[in-house]
Amino acid sequence: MTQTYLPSTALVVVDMQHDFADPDGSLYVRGGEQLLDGVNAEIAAAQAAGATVVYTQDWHPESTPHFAKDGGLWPVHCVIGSHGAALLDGLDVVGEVVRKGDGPEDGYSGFTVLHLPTGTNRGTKLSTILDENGVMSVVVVGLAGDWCVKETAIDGVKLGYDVTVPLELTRFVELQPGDGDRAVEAMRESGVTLV
Ligand code: VGL
Ligand code: ZN
Repeated sequence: MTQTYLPSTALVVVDMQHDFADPDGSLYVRGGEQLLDGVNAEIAAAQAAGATVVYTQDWHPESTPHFAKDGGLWPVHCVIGSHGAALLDGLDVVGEVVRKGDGPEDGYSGFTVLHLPTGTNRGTKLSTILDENGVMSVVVVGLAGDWCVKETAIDGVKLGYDVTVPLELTRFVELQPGDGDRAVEAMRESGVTLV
């Protein structure tokens, strides 16, 4: 069952990239490869209703304080132009792609990135795209549920959108056991609708 879409709805497809969704990807999110058909069905439903479909793409330089080797948290992933950074083969791409994280920054939310040298948040073009299309409500799907999906959904609420996350269309990194449950709780407390 897909969500109900209106012309004022946006489907935001988060980071459906090889490094996250392929079992041999460098930051594989367990079960990520199971999402493709369901996400494509969601894209088709959104498109049929005249809703906006937007994609985010994690997009990092070879060295960035986002990576553990440069002082951050993560194995090297989604390096600009690499196979791992490409959107999944078979993902139906019918809308704009918002790339994030190409500076010295953490880019968990599709709406904002945190510039690490200065500690300041910078906006991406996502909210501009949504507003140009008269979007009021947003459905967020993709990877990973405890990082980019969570931050995108919570930022969406803060920006005034009515945000829904269908839990069967995300998977969790679980860097620490319980991160998935905590992410769901944080989204719920922020006013995200979980279905
Ligand atoms: C993500 C960790 C690092 C994500 C991106 O897409 O959830 N997670 N970079
Ligand atoms: Zn990243």
